[in-house]
Amino acid sequence: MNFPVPARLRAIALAIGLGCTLLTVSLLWGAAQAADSTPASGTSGCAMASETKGSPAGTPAAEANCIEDDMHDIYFGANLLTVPADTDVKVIFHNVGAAEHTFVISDHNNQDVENLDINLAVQPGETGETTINAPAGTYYFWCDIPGHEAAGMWGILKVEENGPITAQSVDDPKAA
Ligand SMILES: [Cu+2]
Repeated sequence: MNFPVPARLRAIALAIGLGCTLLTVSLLWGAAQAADSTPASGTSGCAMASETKGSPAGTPAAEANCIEDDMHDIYFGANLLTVPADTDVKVIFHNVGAAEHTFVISDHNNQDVENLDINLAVQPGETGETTINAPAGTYYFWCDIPGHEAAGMWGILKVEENGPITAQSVDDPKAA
C-alpha cells in the first residue's frame, strides 16, 4: 500500500526546513553584527552640540581636545563654544547645508581680544578643520559669506583658563 504524503504536509515540512535555515542565517548574521557594532555617534570623542566634554571639575578633556560643529543654511549648529586658554583645540566643521560657509574669528566684533585671524571655508557636504589656541577672553565668530551673519550665522567662543571644552546651541550666545 502506498500512502502518499499530502501536499499540505510536504509544504509544512518544507516551511519548517526553510525556517530553520533562515533562523540559522539570521542568528549568524546577528552575531556578526554584534561583533563589529560601533556606536552610531560620538565615536570621534569630540565635544558636540548639547554635549560637554571634560570632567565635572572643569578641567579639559586631555584625550579629546576637539569640538565638532555643523554649518547649516544659515546658522551654526553650536553657536556657543568654550575652550581652555592657551591650549590647542581642534575644531571640526561639517557643512551640512547647500551653501558655502565660513568660520571666521577676526577683528570683526572683537575689539578687546587678540585677532585670531581664523578663516575656514567649507564647501557644501564637506568637512573642514582648524585649530584654536587663544588667550582667555570672549570672542565673536561668524560666517563671512554675504548675508549669512545678518541671518544669524554667528556665535560666541569663550576661552577660559582651565576651561572645559563644550559646544552648545543657545538662544542668545552673547547673554550666556
Ligand atoms: Cu554661512
